[in-house]
Amino acid sequence: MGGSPSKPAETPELDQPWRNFDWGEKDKLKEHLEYFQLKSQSLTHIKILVAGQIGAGKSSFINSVVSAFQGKIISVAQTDASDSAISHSFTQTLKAYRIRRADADLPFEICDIMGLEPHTLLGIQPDDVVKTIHGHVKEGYKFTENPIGHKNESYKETPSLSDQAFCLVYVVDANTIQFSSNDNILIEKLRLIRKRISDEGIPQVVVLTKVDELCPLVKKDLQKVFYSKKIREAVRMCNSKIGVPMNLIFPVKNYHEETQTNDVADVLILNAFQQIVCTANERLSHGFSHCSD
Ligand SMILES: Nc1nc2c(ncn2[C@@H]2O[C@H](COP(=O)(O)OP(=O)(O)O)[C@@H](O)[C@H]2O)c(=O)[nH]1
Ligand SMILES: [Mg+2]
Repeated sequence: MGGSPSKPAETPELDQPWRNFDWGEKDKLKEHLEYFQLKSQSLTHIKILVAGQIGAGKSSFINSVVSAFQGKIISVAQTDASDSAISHSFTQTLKAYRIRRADADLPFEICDIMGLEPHTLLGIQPDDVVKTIHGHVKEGYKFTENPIGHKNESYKETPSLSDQAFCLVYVVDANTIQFSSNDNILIEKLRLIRKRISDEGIPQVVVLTKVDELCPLVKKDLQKVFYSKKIREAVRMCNSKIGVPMNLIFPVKNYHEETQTNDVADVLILNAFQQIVCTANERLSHGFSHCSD
């Protein structure tokens, strides 16, 4: 108004993508993962630990990886559709999933450590996450607010190489990273974990879920994810708050209500998963063996 040229409305879309991405590489990714060679002769599979708040989309991510491999919607991990912010009743049990193609197990195991909550005393405590990474916690253990002790029957005193995790994946709901008032406690918990395991060289990556909910542009067309200002902002926020490098933060849209898989969602999920297992494998090649807590 007032004679000055009107400012163009702020558009949610960038002219150039904030990350280059090849949407046509689904078959290549699948093949690479199906013939994946672990950098250790003594392991049949490599363990990856998935942690994050209840409702962040951990189970959905595990289901999405399996679905992308099998070409149909598969539900191996139970998802929780209830209001996750108030539902803390979901049992927090350590659970492991093997990734399969149609006829055989692939050399990957994903462990879901469940609710890392943004309250000081709620959910799993950082020390238990670290112990799980080190392979001390047996599958099926039910986490409580009290850290697992050496005397517990689910505590493994001398874990083997296959009990140990070689990558920690934080699953973060893209909608909560900017706005949560409880953020600080969760971020503090993540920092505590990060401090402990970074010293040991255990890599950490972020899977940023629900990008469709955060950005209407992406909801309409998932391929806009790398053109979305909102998603770029959420990735930057993860980087500055959690401290994981930008190139290890992967935005995804999980399968959660679909009845069929599709190439666009598949390639985003498979790419994230490939980066995770490559990062873990790299760590394995350094001959990691944890010895002290
Ligand atoms: N729109 C959307 N919803 C999702 C996505 N991932 C998970 N959800 C939904 O979020 C809720 C919690 O997911 P769930 O996988 O159970 O979270 P978990 O507690 O971390 O295992 C469920 O209702 C899912 O359907 C996503 O990428 N997009
Ligand atoms: Mg779950």
